[in-house]
Amino acid sequence: MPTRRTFLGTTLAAAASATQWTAAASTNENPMQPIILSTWRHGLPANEAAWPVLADGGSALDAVEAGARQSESDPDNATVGLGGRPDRDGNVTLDACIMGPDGNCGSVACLTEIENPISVARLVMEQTPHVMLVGQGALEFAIERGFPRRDLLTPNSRAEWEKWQAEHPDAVGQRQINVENHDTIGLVALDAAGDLAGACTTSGLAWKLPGRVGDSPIIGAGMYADNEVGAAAATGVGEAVIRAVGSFLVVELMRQGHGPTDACRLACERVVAKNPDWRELQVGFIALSKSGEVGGYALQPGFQYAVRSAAGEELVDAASIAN
Ligand code: SD4
Repeated sequence: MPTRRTFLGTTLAAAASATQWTAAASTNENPMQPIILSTWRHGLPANEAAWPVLADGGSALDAVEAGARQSESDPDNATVGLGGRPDRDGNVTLDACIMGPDGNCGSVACLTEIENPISVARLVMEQTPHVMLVGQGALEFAIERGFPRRDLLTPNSRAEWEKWQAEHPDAVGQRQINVENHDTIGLVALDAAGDLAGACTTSGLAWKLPGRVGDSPIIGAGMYADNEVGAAAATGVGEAVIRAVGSFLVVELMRQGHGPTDACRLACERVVAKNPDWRELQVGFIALSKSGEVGGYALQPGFQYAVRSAAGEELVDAASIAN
């Protein structure tokens, strides 16, 4: 199925007729490097926040962190950072991970009261011998490093949660598949030096069981970057992504020679194989190759990803397994 694109700002005219948008870097005609892509429509402002870093010759790692922070600090994004929907008990708990070109990575899970978990994850990577901190330990680490505490439950998210609670008094957690309830942001970038990095940040599934951790902070599930091959990120129902170790799978498929879109499609097929109830859930992947090719694919229609390069910005409607 051809990928429909929405061109924004500067158009990428040369690529407009292609069924899979491919940065010309792969042919060395007009290298789309640096480049960044991010999940969903809110990837557009995130990419805009990240773009100056890349355009100034900065690192992919700094760029994905800057983009993730933009989404986290946006109170209108209801499943990332500030304003994220809470768990069943009304607590906003955040998951995030980051990975750089040297293969180092950091992550936090079930972190409360900190607006920018991606930056905490980066410090876990850079200032500790560990990869992952969770819950109270992650919060204490963040406070020690000077991150301010704040109430992340906005009036809007509180009102939604109270309504949900009133309608579902006996609920034991929930997963949702519609577009409105999936706006985790995953970002992958290639910088001018040719280095790759990725980031992923979320408040997870709305109304989840307290303590639930999704795919987003799990290196290899929610995001993975291998500087020799490419980078990938996932969005959607985290349990299904974890079962397929989705982002690692996408990168390994690229290592075997598949292009980014094809790798994402094959990973979606693996998710289907591992999840008999796949028709009831959404999962989407984005991928970026070492040579600057981009792609994405999803289980269900409706998944979009945003691309930013020197040629402009673009919002791509990803193809999907179901129609
Ligand atoms: C999770 N993958 O916690 C996240 C949710 C998500 O778009 O991606 N929403 O399972």
